[in-house]
Amino acid sequence: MVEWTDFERETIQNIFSQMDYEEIGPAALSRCLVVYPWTQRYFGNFGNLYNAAAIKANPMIAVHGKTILHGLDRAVKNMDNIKATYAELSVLHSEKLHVDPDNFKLLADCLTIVLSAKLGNAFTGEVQAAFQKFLAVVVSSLGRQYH
Ligand code: HNI
Repeated sequence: MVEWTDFERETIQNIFSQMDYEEIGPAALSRCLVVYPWTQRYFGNFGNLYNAAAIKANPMIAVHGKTILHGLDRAVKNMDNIKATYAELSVLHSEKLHVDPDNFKLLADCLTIVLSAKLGNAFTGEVQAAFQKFLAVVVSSLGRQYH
């Protein structure tokens, strides 16, 4: 079980309560698809992913970016039980979607970069450490049901 300091808990709650899902979700997912183009293979039915401009303008990508943040919300609300919270979502990504679990980390890194650009000076080293610890637990939990 993961231990969280008060600072880490407050930081994660603050980040998500102030986050504009409409902006950050699409930005993180589209960045992932641009920087790591092989991740596009899972979104073959999402229409035009021809180049960075097309990916950023793609409404299905925008919707899915928000869906992913709402998925992260579940972990924010259950910080003491993230593994169990994601059991079902892990099975879905593994058995139905066949998403290589290495990609969770890539998306998490893109989210960190987008958030850093958004928060500017407020994204201190301590804030980054708390956020990346949270994402590391998410990534590990989403990968739990792979075998
Ligand atoms: Ni992911 C569907 C959450 C990473 C590819 N994904 C979902 C859904 C949630 C979700 C929630 C909707 C489930 C449902 O319909 O019941 N995904 C998350 C989270 C992360 C993540 C929290 C990591 C932080 N997903 C990824 C990654 C990829 C990915 C890295 C591929 C590179 N996900 C998908 C695909 C779907 C999906 C594909 C189905 C989309 C659709 O609508 O067809």
